[in-house]
Amino acid sequence: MNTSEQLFEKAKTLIPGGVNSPVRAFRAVGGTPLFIKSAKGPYIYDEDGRQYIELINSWGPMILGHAFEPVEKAVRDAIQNSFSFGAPTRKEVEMAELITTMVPSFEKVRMVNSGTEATMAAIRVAQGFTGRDKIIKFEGCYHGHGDSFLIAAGSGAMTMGIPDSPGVTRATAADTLTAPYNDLAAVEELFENNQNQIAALILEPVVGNMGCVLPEPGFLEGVRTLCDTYGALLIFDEVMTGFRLAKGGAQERFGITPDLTTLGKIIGGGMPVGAYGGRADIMNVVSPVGPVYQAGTLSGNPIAMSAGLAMLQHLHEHPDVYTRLESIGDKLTSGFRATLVKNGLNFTINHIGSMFTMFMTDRSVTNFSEAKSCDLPLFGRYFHAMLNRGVYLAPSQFESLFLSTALTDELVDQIIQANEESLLEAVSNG
Ligand code: KE4
Repeated sequence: MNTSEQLFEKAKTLIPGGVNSPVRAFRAVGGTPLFIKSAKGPYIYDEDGRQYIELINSWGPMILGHAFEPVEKAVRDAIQNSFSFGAPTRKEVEMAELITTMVPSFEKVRMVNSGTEATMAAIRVAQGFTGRDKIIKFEGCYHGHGDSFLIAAGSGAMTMGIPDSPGVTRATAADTLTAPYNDLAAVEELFENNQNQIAALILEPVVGNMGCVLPEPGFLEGVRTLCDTYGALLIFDEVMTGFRLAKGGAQERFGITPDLTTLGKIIGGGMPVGAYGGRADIMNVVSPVGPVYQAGTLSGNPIAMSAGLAMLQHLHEHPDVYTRLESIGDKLTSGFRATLVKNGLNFTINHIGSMFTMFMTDRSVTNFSEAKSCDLPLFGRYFHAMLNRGVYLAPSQFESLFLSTALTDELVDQIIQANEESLLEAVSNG
């Protein structure tokens, strides 16, 4: 057995499934997950010293590549002052000021420790602010593992074939209404049939968690209008898209202003950080100003704030990062599309900026049921063929890939070549 296999056998005796987050277990693609020892720039290195070009980037955070020096330096400097105080710090004020500058819909913001905490808090705030109990989410969207969201959830839940998790009570599930993504008529029907009961509609403005799925023209405008019409709050879950699709996230790119937004991933520069915020009149219901309680021992942790500040400050001061990411995404997906045409393969590629997914189906993928039409065994063969060629993809068809500025043109060409060889191998072995 190689080192990853040895570690995995031991891990499975101590940790459920041997992993601390299900999607990492390779259950959807088979085989043994790589145990990663280190990473630098566009590369990760497993415990056996093998190098891979990285297209997960920790599920989004490492947008500038691994071990980005300004972030590393910020953390080295911060740890000289100890790690955690459980008291307010200067860096939290600087972080709040930077977030509210970069994402104008944020009049006030609260730091937490994960995307899940952010979305759980945002829903509670919406329910507290409106006095209403129900929420609308979309099939295939994933908003973390909070009970309200494990209904028709995407990402790892979808990968495990358990979009509705046991342990979520019937009472909780009853307050979560679902609709197909991109289906405004279904949303309107939910609002009509639940008058004055819906506190908020939450969505991924660009979905990453059923694979990359884009909003159809008019969809985001439509949910904004429906929320206004029926008195519900619009929550953009930008844990993935925030600071990735534009400096101000998807809401900047699409020109839609949500009432609340949740953030994660990039905001921490690789450290555990989440945030939620938006309109001040809404956020002022949050304790200790208002009655809606939310708290956290390590919220605003100074080490995490240092990493996040360094990351966001770089993105804020170097908007050319986004031009570079657009160029890398265009080059890579153009190469993938050319390969499909050249080899008479009719798979669907959804792409925006530095997010994309190649779906193993010839159908368009605009929602959960269309995503589920993919040939998953074929994806599994393709995934391993790419891994054997030194390219590390998300171990699930139902995940977006994430590009970083560390990808050079030469590496993009290398990925395109590996993709063609892997596709032909996977298709021929079917
Ligand atoms: P975390 O609690 O994992 O920090 O964030 C939850 C979350 C919330 N909202 C969106 C849009 C998200 O994508 C996520 C988490 N994303 C997954 C990737 N599909 C994290 C990977 C994992 O679960 O291990």
